[in-house]
Amino acid sequence: MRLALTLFSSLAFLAPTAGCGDEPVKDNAPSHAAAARESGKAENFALRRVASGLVRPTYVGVAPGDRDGVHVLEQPGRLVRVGQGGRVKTLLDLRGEVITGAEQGLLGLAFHPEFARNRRVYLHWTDRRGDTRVAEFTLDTGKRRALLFVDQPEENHNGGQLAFGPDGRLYLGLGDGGGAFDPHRNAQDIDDLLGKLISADVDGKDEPIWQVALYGLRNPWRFSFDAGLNDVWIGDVGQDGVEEVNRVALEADEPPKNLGWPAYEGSRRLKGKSLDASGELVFPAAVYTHKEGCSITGGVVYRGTEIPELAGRYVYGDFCTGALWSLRPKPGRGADDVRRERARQPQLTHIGVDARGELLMAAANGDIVRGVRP
Ligand SMILES: [Ca+2]
Repeated sequence: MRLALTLFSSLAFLAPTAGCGDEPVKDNAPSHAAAARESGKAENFALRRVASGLVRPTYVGVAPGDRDGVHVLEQPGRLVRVGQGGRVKTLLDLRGEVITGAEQGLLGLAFHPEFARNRRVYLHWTDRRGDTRVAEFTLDTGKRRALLFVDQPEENHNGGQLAFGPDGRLYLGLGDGGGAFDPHRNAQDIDDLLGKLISADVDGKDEPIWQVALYGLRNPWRFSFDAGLNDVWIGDVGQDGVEEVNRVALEADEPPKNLGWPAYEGSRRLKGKSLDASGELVFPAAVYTHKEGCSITGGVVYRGTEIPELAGRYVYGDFCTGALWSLRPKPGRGADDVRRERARQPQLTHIGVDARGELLMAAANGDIVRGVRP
């Protein structure tokens, strides 16, 4: 059964459901292939800076139909377009409504698939009270439609990414509500939007209804769809030891799948954390430890043409060390051939693509860079 929650639900007030106590439940974890780990080095791409001086950018991408500029989110609350010659134009300014913290601010942007015609964008931010907001804006007119409010119990783990799926629905990644080891027990609570990938149809006549698409997430800062394979790739930021790359096949007729947190960090069972067994348990496709980084920035499967060596490989990195990796999706599920790339991008916050599928990256130091052949 899929869960429907109307917008503006103040989810912190929902009563706890049965099965969320301290007693570990039998989880019937299926045997699973070990997550892939770094198996060597590579120099499949290099990075070239295309803009600098932005204010803590959290997103870079291109608008459908826009051939010569990139759009950037600045964490304190501006949506800007960087055009030819580096000229910056402010398109929306929410600085008066946004709070900025380590994990708070203007965090996510999605263009409507028909943006070239309707000029609609979707933004995700942390409001002045520290709670989550999503709204639709029509550029030029400034018209706004509120789509989601979620009460946030802590400052950290707010998720971030917004994206349209291959099914035309708007998806949002939300963290577990914060603290350490999910103290509010949200991620395995199927009746709560925190610790989930959620989606809504924003094109209907009625108010959008958000549904849980995946659960058991800690802090899915960045995710992306590989529409060719109907997969979603999620970088789930780890607790004390393990950063996860998750690859999940989207199957609308299946119950939401379970990414494990906080019953599992990586593939390790954490004591005393119960598991909602309603959905198939999905273990990470790849992991790295805190010897190599401390906060994963999930990326994209490269479908561009400029860098043939990267064709079909998933590119991701780490915010803390600037390390970048690429890996090969295995047929069906999982991954192998994890390569540490020679290129590094300190303070990496976002990996996106331009209209041709070429790599774009944003960094909190103010840089926007492009992936090129080495
Ligand atoms: Ca997990």
